[in-house]
Amino acid sequence: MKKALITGISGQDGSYLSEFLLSQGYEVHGIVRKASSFNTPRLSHLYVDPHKGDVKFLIHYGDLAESGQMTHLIYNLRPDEIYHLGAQSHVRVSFDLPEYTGDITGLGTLRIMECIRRSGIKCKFYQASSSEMFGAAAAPQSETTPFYPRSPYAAAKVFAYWTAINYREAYNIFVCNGILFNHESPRRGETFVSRKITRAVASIAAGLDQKLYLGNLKARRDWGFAPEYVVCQWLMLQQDRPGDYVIGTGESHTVEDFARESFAYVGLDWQDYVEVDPRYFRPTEVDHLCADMRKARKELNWSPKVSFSELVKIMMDADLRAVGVVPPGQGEKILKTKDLNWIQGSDRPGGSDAHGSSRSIEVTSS
Ligand code: NAP
Ligand code: G4F
Repeated sequence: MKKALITGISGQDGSYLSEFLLSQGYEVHGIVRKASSFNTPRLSHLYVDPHKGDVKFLIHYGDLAESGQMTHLIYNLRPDEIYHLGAQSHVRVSFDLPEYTGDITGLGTLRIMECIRRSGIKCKFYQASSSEMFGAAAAPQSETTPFYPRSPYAAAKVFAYWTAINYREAYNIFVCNGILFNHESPRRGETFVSRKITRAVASIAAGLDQKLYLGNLKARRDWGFAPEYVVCQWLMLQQDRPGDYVIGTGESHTVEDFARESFAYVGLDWQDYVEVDPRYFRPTEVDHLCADMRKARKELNWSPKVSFSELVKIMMDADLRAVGVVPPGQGEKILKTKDLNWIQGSDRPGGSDAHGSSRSIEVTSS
């Protein structure tokens, strides 16, 4: 049985990747930070009490700022594959916390690469690189587009990208960079713009709110559906040779488009509710990201199945349910047609929340 170790397992991608790997028969280990409050809501449906028998999903405390525990875990677990998803991942926040972001998002990767090298363990490594690294480079962007980072977050990711490549070349470690464009889902963090919009629209539709304040409405992003993207993370590590891949849809839309589609789904006009608040502007913006993913299409035989408007409907249905409004249901129907039956959370195709998502996870080892 293959063993995987995931950093950032409590995040959007970490939770979906766990479910996908479990469906493929993996034993899945993950690293979570110690917090004084509940920080594993995306994972609690996967938790099985170790006293109840054969457990395939195990959580360990760790922090990307601390290499000792990481070395201990890698050496003792001896994973076949490491998916390094942990990061301070919010671009706007990185302008307020540049040093912290450089430490966790940039140096965090170096710390893990060094753990792998020093432990001598033969394992494959996935680095969660980002389309933000392209920054001001003209769209569409591919694996050969030069980087032009526009935030401390993007600069830290560029450092991590090249660190990963250096360890591949210097020490012959099987390392892949997935250069993923924005991917969203009902599990997306609530302060990223897609989820901020769908939650606000749901609240407004429920009569709980009146306005949505946003920043730059003209920025264009290539938005895809997160569960499809974690499958690509796995696919990269299943190739004969390591490589770096751009993953996106090849279509871009503005923040305004996202708001328009979301409001229209519940029969509202976005212009009646959205106001611009310059506090959400960034000191330097990334204007236009759009993937040229021909390499992934050819070598990984992958292409996205969920379109932009389908993504909006999937997220809207989930957020409407969350505030107690019966959704139009188009998104839920779409999900059932997409061959994603490995999703296990409350957003699984055709599912309802049968898992008690407020249950705390007991960490397996210290
Ligand atoms: P996310 O939801 O923000 O998850 C980030 C994860 O990193 C969380 O589990 C978080 O733990 C963990 N983390 C943060 N600081 C840490 C630390 N000091 N030590 C250990 N863990 C720490 O991000 P995501 O959307 O799943 O994205 C996964 C990865 O892909 C990230 O590296 C992100 O930068 C990158 N990426 C994302 C996208 C996208 O559109 N989603 C696109 C390209 C690249 P807590 O839960 O405790 O905060
Ligand atoms: O949703 P966002 O915060 O995502 P951003 O900055 O593109 O970063 C995300 O995608 C990257 C991949 O390209 C990841 F690497 C990164 O970890 C993260 O997952 O903002 C998208 C756009 C930006 O142009 C922002 O200026 O939306 C614009 N925006 C407009 N109003 C807003 C808002 N963004 C946020 N978060 N909040 C607003 O009110």
